[in-house]
Amino acid sequence: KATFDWNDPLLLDSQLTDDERAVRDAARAYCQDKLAPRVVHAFRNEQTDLAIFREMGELGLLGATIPEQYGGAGLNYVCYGLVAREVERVDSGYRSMMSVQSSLVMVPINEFGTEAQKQKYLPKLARGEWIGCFGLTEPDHGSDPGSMVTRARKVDGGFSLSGAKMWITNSPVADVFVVWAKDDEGQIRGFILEKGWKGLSAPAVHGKVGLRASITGEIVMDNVFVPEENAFPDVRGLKGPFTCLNSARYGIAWGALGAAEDCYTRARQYVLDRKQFGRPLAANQLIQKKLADMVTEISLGLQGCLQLGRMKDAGTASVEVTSIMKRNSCGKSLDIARVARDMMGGNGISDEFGVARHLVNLEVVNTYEGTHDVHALILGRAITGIPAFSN
Ligand code: TGC
Ligand code: FAD
Repeated sequence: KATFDWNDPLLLDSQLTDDERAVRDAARAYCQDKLAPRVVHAFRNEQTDLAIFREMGELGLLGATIPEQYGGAGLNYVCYGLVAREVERVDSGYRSMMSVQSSLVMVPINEFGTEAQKQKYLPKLARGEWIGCFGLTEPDHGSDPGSMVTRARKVDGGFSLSGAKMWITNSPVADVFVVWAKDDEGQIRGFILEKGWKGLSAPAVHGKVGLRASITGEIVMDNVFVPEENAFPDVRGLKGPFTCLNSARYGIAWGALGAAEDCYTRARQYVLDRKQFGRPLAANQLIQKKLADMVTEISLGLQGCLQLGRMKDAGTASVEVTSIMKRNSCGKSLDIARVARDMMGGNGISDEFGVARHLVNLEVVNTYEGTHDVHALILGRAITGIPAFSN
């Protein structure tokens, strides 16, 4: 008789190839051995440990899907998702550091960059020698990036960039800035800027209540000269940044469920160990229902992520399927983190028990890369043919 595995009821593990399992296991070992012991200190002190980029680079966790000729690991999308799940099982901030570098910096350089740009930037980014950031959001234009006001004026030999980007992961510690701006024709174009260029600064944003292990900042550009060779030559319009987002949103779909799995596992152990009214909390029907709801959403969500990964690898994934999975994983994981926090009572409030940290992190994850409601509107447009967010 088949037995129920509370940790993997739909036998996700058995649906992976040997290579995919090996990548997952290597990522899990690193995350549990090296990242987990650091996270409480990092979160409490708002401290981003830059050594993590190098460590991830050594393991091939940066630019997992980028071809090996440019220093990437040349893995499939399922592997990339499995890695994101393991990293975010520890902390969404660590997954943020990794996915910005991989999906939002290395993917556009690989997809839209010249050969010279790929040769110059990708290997160092893959090794974690250089840190990258991605500037799309502006103080007054978040869900609607098409209305951005950052400008790239044509000047002799290149462009002059002016404007400000807000809420940019990694920006205060970045060496490489992928920035999106409108040219003289009003077309959105992508540019690669480097730390230290005249007129470029990236002050940190402090006081975040979530994602505190990952540094966030602004990108301020005051007539920054960008040579022609640092512009992406051909891509125009929102297709450029959205192509990167397709990859990053997919990673988040897996990652958020990794955080939810950690909440579920911790809550399960807690209610088995803790006694009230003379018996384990786990003996109560109300508690068991909460665990049943958690494992249902996690295992269904993971199946969806795996199918999306297979579709991406086969080239059959519409962008809207990524919206389904990003939205579902974030919303469900946030609910799971909140319930896990509740099940752990007062202890659940302490950062040492992990679930409150996941909860506040997931508030951010539910907002960035397209909010929960914006993804509903992307789906609503695809279902009805009517865009609800514009005229
Ligand atoms: P819309 O008319 O939908 O599209 C304009 C052009 O873009 C193309 N396009 C896509 N291309 C590739 N992939 C996608 N997913 C695409 N979605 C759209 C589209 O075909 C069109 O091309 P063309 O050639 O016809 O011009 O544009 P819209 O302005 O109406 O879009 C509205 C909306 C809501 C869909 C969009 O603006 C949106 O997704 N807003 C959310 C913004 C967002 O996600 N920002 C993320 C910032 S980065 C970030 O948060 C990083 S956090 C990372 C971390 O720390 O982990
Ligand atoms: P708004 O767009 O002002 O939305 C506010 C509320 O209004 C939301 O609930 C939204 O769902 C709702 N709303 C908006 N439009 C509609 C509509 N038409 N109909 C109904 N409801 C609507 N950006 C980057 O470019 N790079 C990064 O690296 C990056 N990292 C981030 C890191 C952190 C920690 C955070 C918090 C954000 C980051 N972001 C980054 C920005 C992020 O992508 C935006 O915050 C997000 O896209 C939402 O934009 P906004 O904050 O301007 O909110």
